[in-house]
Amino acid sequence: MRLSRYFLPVLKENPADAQIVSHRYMLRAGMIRQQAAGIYSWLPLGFRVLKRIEQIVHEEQVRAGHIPMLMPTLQPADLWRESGRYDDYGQEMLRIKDRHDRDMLYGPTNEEMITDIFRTHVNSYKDLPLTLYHIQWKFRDEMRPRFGVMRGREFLMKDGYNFDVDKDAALHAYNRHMVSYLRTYERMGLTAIPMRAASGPIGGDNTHEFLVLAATGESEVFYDSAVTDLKLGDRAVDFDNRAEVAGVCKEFTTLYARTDETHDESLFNQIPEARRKVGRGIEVGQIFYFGTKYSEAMGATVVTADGSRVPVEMGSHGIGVSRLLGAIIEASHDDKGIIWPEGVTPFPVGIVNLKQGDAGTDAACEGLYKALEARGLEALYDDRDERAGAKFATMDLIGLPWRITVGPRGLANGKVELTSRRTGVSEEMSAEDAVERIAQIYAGR
Ligand code: 5CA
Repeated sequence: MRLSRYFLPVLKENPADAQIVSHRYMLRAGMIRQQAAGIYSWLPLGFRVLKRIEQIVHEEQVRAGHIPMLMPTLQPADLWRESGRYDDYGQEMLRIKDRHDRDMLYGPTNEEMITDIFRTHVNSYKDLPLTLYHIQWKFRDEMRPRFGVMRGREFLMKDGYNFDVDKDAALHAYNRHMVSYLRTYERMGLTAIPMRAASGPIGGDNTHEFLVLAATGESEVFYDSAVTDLKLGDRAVDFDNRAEVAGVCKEFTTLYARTDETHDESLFNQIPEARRKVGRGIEVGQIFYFGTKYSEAMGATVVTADGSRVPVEMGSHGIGVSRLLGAIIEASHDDKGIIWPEGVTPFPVGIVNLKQGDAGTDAACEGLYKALEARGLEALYDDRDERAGAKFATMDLIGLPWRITVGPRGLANGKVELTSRRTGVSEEMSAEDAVERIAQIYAGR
């Protein structure tokens, strides 16, 4: 993408109404525009990151054996009357009437609708296990929408629903989600800690929230500092192997890590004092096992191997896709701007032309741009007629992990400069070597 032809409405001033750094940088980098309290347009740069995050979520869900689909944003109220949640959900639910005076709502979550789909089409244990998920916009009329996309009213969520014949199988689905989430967050450059939590309006008594530690987080958390060292890494996990998946979950949940809702002071005090931490976290996901809460209320049953009919065992599992942008920026930035982890960056690399209009420099930049493209890497090429300082400031603000700087002085020696946004370290090398290095960094991503 050539910056001169792109739409990147960068703001020079700090927006007065943004209280936390991620909100400030998302506005300043021209990623989002607020249209009403807690409702945002996703401008091209923000949209690219959102799509990257969605893509990672999809890949990891499919890897775990879960099946993508899409349900609508608007739902009939009658489904929610069946589960009893139409009245329970209260003012967070946006209620709408259509032209026939039928009660509708903008879905805050999809347990009822997916249970309806299940009961219509599935009848036998032979069709289980089954986990369906979608990535769709949700609406919750939050009392205090704030911090930009972090607590929106309209927000993008991945929500998945497992259907199993018995509790053991459903707990395996729960564990599968836990492991797939760990890898999902790691690919985004995040350390998200599974913490024992409370279930709220979703229900059930077995639930974990995934929290990214950040001073600006809305949740108070209590944990053993050793949990922050746990990493899944590239470890291959056989998602069909119950014992193996359960074993991985155990590694990640044995150490103390709880939100304030489930915190237990006496257990906490058994951790060696130096490792006992109280902090704040951003909730980027939550998994629930709630058994037959919805299937009983809505008559979703299956015939078992011995011919009896039982309500299907369920759980639901959510990832805050749009919130993740805020969480990643809270975890990865400096005073100049965002520092995108390679996994989610809107562009893998930026090219800065130090002397736009100089034939040799322009040609070198074009050559680099095309060579990167030939390797499947779309650079953001700053080809504007701007001062070098302004170009660097824009690149630093929007946070591409790598920058290639091209100027007549370097070119005279056959060199360009490759700079890491994270470390600020620059290296001179030939354009070919720079392309090779970038290609290696992104290989397999
Ligand atoms: N049905 C279940 C799981 S599918 C559910 O709705 N879970 S949830 O309420 O925990 O939401 C899942 C994730 O969505 C949360 O962990 C959080 O990351 C994100 N989320 C929830 N509310 C908001 C909001 N107002 N703005 C942005 N993200 C949100």
